[in-house]
Amino acid sequence: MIQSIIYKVVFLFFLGWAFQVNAQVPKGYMGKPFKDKYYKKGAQQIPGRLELAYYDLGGEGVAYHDVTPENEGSKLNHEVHDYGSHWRPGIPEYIAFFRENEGVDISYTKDWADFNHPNKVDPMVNQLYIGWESDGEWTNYTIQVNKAGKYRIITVYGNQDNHSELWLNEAKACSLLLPENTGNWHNWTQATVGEIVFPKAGKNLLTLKYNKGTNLAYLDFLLIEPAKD
Ligand SMILES: [Ca+2]
Ligand SMILES: [Ca+2]
Repeated sequence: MIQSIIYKVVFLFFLGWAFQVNAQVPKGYMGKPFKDKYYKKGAQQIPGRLELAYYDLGGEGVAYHDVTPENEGSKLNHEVHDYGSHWRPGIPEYIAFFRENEGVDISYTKDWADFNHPNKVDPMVNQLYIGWESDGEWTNYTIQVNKAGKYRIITVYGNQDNHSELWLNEAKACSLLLPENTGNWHNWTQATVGEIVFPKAGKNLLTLKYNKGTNLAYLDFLLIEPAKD
């Protein structure tokens, strides 16, 4: 009898916990945190770095919207031109054809495009980024917010401001402003591009809405003002 009560209490506690950790993600959202054979960490953590190529699983219209069904970056890496191949020697297939069967257009930083000239701030080698951005595209991220509060957002980007926005649980949370036109998609710099408030810890749904104009690699979220308990 006592054992049965204990089981029930534990079960109800678990239900409460399960509800609590997913409480912020809108009901009915069918996307799931990205994972594959190499990346198994689950939802990306805030504070921390949000890798934009690790948008959710779920496909077009659920986890992302992209105006071309192909992954333009992967497509290019299959092509060989008279000036050579975009799939550079020694680059793992995993990087060159990352999520190649999905619509979001992903590429990686490479010797002849990104490191053959000075950058204000170098991105990492083989850094995945979203390119071929078109007006009205978006990507979803189920994130794990470990501390509620206000965050500064820092990014590494190439080219110019594209009027990106972040939406939190389907409501607009902030605009991003890329302060400097670097003059080229592959001239990279780093900048503070905005602030966002995550009112509640736990699983949240973050949407990056973007337009033509830039290559975007990741967003770093730095806690600047913890929420009051
Ligand atoms: Ca595409
Ligand atoms: Ca695109």
